[in-house]
Amino acid sequence: MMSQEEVRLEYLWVIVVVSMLSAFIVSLVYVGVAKGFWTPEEVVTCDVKKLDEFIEPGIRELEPGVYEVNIVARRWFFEPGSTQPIVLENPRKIIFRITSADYIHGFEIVGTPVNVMIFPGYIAEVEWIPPKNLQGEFLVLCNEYCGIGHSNMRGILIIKR
Ligand SMILES: [Cu+2]
Repeated sequence: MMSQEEVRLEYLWVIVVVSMLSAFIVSLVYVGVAKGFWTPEEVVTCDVKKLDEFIEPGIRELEPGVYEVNIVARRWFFEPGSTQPIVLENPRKIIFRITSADYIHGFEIVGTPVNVMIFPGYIAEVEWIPPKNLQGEFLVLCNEYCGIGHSNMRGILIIKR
């Protein structure tokens, strides 16, 4: 038989556990909805041996302010990104299409919600609508350990307004 005090403690712990779980769920929903952190929108397969047929590294302006940025990640650089900076003028929407030529890499634009794993054989498509006043130089990092040159695998994104 539980004493009155023990019953009270049981209820207290139920309340503690339920409120912690609620806090976790609320923070997940907040980060997803308010901050716009989503998983990659779409993943398309490609043949690593014939990459040229699937992706042409570079920037294409699909319509004014809407850019498609095609990137090939390989040990240990992004093309474009590391080979030359990715420069975008007044972007409203950026569609990144990224694949790897050799190994699992990461593509993270530091300080933005863009952060995706890059697998050979798949093209990761990520859509990003940058805030209207966002401009400057952004560091692009590989955040998946990919070998001896990993720590130097970086690129630059420049947004001009
Ligand atoms: Cu890496």
